[in-house]
Amino acid sequence: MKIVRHTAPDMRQALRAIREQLGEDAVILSSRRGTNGVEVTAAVDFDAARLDGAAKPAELRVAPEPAFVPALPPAAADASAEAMGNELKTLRRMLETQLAQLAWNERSRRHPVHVELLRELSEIGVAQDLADHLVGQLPPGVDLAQGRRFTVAGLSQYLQVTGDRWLDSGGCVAFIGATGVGKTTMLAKLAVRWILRHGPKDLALVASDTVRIGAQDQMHALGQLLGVPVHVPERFEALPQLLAGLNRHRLVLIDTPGASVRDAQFDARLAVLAACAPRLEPALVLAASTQAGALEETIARCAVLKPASCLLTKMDEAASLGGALSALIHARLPVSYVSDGQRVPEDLRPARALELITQAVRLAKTSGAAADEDLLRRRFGKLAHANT
Ligand SMILES: Nc1nc2c(ncn2[C@@H]2O[C@H](COP(=O)(O)OP(=O)(O)O)[C@@H](O)[C@H]2O)c(=O)[nH]1
Ligand SMILES: [Mg+2]
Repeated sequence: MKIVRHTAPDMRQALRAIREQLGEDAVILSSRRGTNGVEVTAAVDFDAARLDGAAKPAELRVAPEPAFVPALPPAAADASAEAMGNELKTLRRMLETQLAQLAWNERSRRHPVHVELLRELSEIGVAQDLADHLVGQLPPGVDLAQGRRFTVAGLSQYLQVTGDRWLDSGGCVAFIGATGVGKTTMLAKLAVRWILRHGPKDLALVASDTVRIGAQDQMHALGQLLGVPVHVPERFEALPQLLAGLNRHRLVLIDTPGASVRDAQFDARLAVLAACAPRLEPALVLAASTQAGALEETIARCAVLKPASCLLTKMDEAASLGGALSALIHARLPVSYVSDGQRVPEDLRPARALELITQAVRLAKTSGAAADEDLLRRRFGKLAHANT
């Protein structure tokens, strides 16, 4: 190993002198600024591993990297590429977090009302993109109270409802949804309400749930209690023919087998229901107490049926409503009726948008939902960053 020390007026001249003397492979061991300029110590044939325990110098090469890089064996190359890839991903994530933090801080400083509203909407459970969209629509200069009114009004505008259509003028409705969400209970409530308004004459019930033990008995008991005939298709596939024979009834309510979206029979049943169009109106029954992600999955899987509406059950059991309502807003799926208890027929009301949004806000307040500051920063900081 050969070591030289050079003093020059500036770094560029010192490096040139070292390159001329030691060649392209010289390594800088140290540099410091003195009264006469820059003093650089460099070495050639330098082996860092031999500096046992000594502070290792910054390995700054005087010349660019040599063009020839010895090839690594393939497996070693894969491993090092993967390690480098992971490191880059980590760096990228760290950088994104930093940028989100900066953007969030900037947003907090410039629009404190927006930031507070984003926090409140998150506490209600409103989806991130919807919350950001609502806040983005605010007129400039609104205070917090005005902002709250604007966002609640905005949400209730986006949430569609059908009104008391079936109980007013009838229909042919099949209740579709997972087992236990409250399909049969909902059907019973609507049947009783119809009879209270119009009498039993124009009502027909169809028990097409041939899967669940006791489902048929449940429907027959209801029919007997109400004095209304209960029709049972031989097989689920025979539903279109059965419905064709029920044309004179103003309201036909159809109980279907409960299904999970992962049920192998689910798609086949959807195809049978689709074959009953256009008379049949498929209505999704969704439990408000279900996680928004699971609701989205059910809505997506049933989209082939083009359901005109949904019914929200178990409102009384929901800890938060914003997620469910956001899912319905995203899917542009109107709500017809809501159920908030087991009592037949009392616990049923036609959906009203403002009432549902107000309920979601009240629920967030009573449950003491608190948005996680870190999550807010990552969510909305990212968006704010993307928007700038
Ligand atoms: N808490 C509550 N329970 C409900 C509601 N609707 C239905 N249930 C109950 O949920 C259970 C399943 O209802 P069911 O109508 O048989 O569900 P299905 O399998 O979809 O037909 C029953 O115990 C119902 O009493 C509701 O709005 N709130
Ligand atoms: Mg049932």
